[in-house]
Amino acid sequence: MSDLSVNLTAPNGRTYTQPLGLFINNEFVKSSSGQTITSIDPATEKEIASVQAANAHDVDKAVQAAYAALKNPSWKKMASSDRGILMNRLADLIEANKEIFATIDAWDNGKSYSEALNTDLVEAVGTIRYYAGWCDKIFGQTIPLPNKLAYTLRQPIGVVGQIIPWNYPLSMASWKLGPALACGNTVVLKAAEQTPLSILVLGTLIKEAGFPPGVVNFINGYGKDAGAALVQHPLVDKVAFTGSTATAANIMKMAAATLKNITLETGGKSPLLVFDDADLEQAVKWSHLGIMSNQGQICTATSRIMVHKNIYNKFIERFVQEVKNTSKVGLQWDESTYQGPQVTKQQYDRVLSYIESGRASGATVATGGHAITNIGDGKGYFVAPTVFTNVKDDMSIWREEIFGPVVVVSEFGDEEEAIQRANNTTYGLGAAVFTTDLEKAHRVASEIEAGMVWINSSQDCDPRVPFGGVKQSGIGRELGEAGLEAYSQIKAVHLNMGNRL
Ligand code: TXE
Repeated sequence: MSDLSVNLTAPNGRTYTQPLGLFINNEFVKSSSGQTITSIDPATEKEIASVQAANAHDVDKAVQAAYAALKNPSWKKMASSDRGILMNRLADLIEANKEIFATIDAWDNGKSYSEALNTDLVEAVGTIRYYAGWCDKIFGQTIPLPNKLAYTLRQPIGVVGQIIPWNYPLSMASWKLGPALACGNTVVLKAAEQTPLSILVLGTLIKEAGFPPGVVNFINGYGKDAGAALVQHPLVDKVAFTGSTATAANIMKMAAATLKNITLETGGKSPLLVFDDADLEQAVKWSHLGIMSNQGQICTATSRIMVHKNIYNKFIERFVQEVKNTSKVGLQWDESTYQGPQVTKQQYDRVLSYIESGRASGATVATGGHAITNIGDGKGYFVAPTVFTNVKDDMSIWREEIFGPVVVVSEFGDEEEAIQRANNTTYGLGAAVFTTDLEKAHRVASEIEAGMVWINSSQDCDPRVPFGGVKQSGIGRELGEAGLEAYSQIKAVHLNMGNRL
């Protein structure tokens, strides 16, 4: 044991070795300033571990490592199918360690262990495997011309800086790494300061899988220091970011200085429309999952529910009952827990202040509306799942992303009104439509301003399907074949076939 790792025993009894350094060139190293970030269990407010935090100097080291790896034949000339083998090996290693990763993300983030294991880990492994399969299937086109031949090569963009949030630590990392590595880029990935732990364990597996040094580098650090330095580094060719809209705008500004390629995935206030011909039981269940899973900390959360006036009262009654029956709030480790604590005190305060603002502006609390202070030892950032009714479209709880277990429900008169009000937002990430009318389902799906629409469902997500937003919910797409476009660039080659002057 050095001062760059520590043996930990999690509250569920699982023991493991937690690396604490910055993962650069396949080694864990100290930060140059000695600055650290302390991870807190949001259920108990107790410290878990302190990891090294990067400053601009450390970011430079990581980027230089990624730049050298990009030029190194061990990566640059590696057969694409061998890249696929490495990525499959990584997926196997993550899968073999899935209980450890689920333990860390539950501990660090507050999500339930079973959700981490059965959702986040399945997604992380699936995403890396999906992109492993693409490695040797990424190529250009031939374009026949008179007396000439043109063809295109699909080449990596270069060194990619990736910045991820705290709501799905390991699976967000897999979304970013999968397409970047499949396309042959090298990576410096910064985890969110709220959840710094799992990424470091992933570092040990990157090395074990056999990736050449410098291909994947993981750093922890604060956004304004490490994040900003990464975005501004002249050797970084692309920035991929998931987080708040405000930070995304800031990143765009910084990236403009050297005209970096960017992909941004930000927040949302996604609508869920329930028409009067919907299967009500299904609509209620998905409406609940769409906002209350992951403590409501989901960028695509269907946080604005709009219900046709003919079924509004029936829906509210059943929906509130569903929230009361299903959203059991508790410690991450209890089998029966549906909802754990919010990730940090800051997020907890933010969610509670939105609840206060809802009340103050005259909305009705149909259930919840308060903190919960009697779980475990009475500490932690627990918020009662909250449903607001009597909400007006100009209230901040209707317009702004709350990012917690708080939902607003309103009624509409007809399809035209529903679409107009659903689209009356600066965001455009997801949207859900509940109806048994096939034509209406497709019509509404086509009219809604969103990057993703779920028909009779909410939150479906699969590595094969593109993910991303319109309007202020983002730029570019992740996952699916679209994810490859985000991480490769086209070079056109013109070959003269005898057109002599
Ligand atoms: O986000 P930030 P925060 C939304 C959600 C939440 C709010 C604030 O509404 O309540 O954002 O969360 C890094 N240069 N989402 O403050 O600041 C930071 O270190 C470069 C939605 O956590 O955007 C972290 O790694 N990087 C969202 C990442 O950006 C910077 C998920 C996200 O932090 C930086 C999270 C800078 N100047 C929050 N400043 C989603 N789309 O799922 C910060 N960072």
